[in-house]
Amino acid sequence: MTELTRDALGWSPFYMSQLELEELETLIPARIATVHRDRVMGFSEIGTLELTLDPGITTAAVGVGDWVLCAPDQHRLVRVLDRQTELTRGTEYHTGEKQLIAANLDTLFITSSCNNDFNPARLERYLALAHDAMITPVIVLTKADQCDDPDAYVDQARLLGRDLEVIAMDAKNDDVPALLAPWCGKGQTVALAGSSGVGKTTLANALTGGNAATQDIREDDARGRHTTTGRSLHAMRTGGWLIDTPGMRGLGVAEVAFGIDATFPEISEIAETCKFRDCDHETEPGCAVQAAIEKGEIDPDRLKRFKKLKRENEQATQTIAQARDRSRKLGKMYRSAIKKKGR
Ligand SMILES: Nc1nc2c(ncn2[C@@H]2O[C@H](COP(=O)(O)OP(=O)(O)OP(=O)(O)O)[C@@H](O)[C@H]2O)c(=O)[nH]1
Ligand SMILES: [Mg+2]
Repeated sequence: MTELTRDALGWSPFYMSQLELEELETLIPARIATVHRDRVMGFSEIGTLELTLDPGITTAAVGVGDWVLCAPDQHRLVRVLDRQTELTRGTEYHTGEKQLIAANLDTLFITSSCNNDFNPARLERYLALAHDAMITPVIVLTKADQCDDPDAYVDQARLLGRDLEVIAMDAKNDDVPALLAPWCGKGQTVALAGSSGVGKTTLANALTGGNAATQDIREDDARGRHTTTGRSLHAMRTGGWLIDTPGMRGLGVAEVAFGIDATFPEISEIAETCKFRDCDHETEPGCAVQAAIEKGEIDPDRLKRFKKLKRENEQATQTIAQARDRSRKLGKMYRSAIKKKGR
């Protein structure tokens, strides 16, 4: 197993600068590996720790990959440190909440297979979430060995961004660690995301030397069976840290306008030069985006998907704002009722 020094675990001045002097003397940092209902498990310089949470901290506030401070002798988690990056998704039915997928990632391996699972719109969703969180996306295409022309998938995926890294492979082959080495070095943190059955755990096993459960996909529709059920952090043989995640069904976008623009730079940049600020890029006069489509500079399918994602993001962002407003008002009412009672 990788040595558990802070540096090896991915510690940096960003986290160090958050420590108070007395915390330095009494508490130690740990990196969260798994989150359970009422306790969490983390890696620290003194080994693996199982921690209970101090009052006021719920497991919902702790994510895999988080840096926390803990009182090691009492096995207590005292404080969650601010995150350098935070990968979240909107919930499927826009309940006004966002869900944390993983904390403090450097890279997201967006995984898809070279088969029916390959879906540009879904890949763009992941790209928008990664770009918004300032996490480097890499598109990893698995099952190249089962496909006649993997390069056709690579070419399609490359069209989904500028300078986008796309790598096709057989996840069961020995060359996986070498192909993914640029993102898996000492102290680097990566998460695997993608639909069930694409081979995330197969890749994880190749990178960590582990043997977590994998399962055949269904013959009829190439879908997986949701074999992995929780997120967890693992040491990679190359010195980095890997988070495996269960296949995600709904992948909502919310509050990621920046990420969507960054995913479709060829559209968002040209859209700035449209005659009208609120141009819908349909039939408006002076629409620079339509002009670029005419010239073959923008793919009309990309524009459709860009608009759809933007619309969904705007609605979900609004729902979240309303839910936050409601809970603020409720909190205010509650506090003033308590005050009155105390008089
Ligand atoms: N031939 C081949 N089979 C692969 C490849 N990658 C994964 N598989 C197989 O695909 C099946 C699903 O792989 P998993 O690693 O369990 O998929 P997963 O993404 O972790 O799935 P969930 O945990 O359900 O989200 C297994 O039978 C793997 O052996 C690949 O590149 N080539
Ligand atoms: Mg899995």
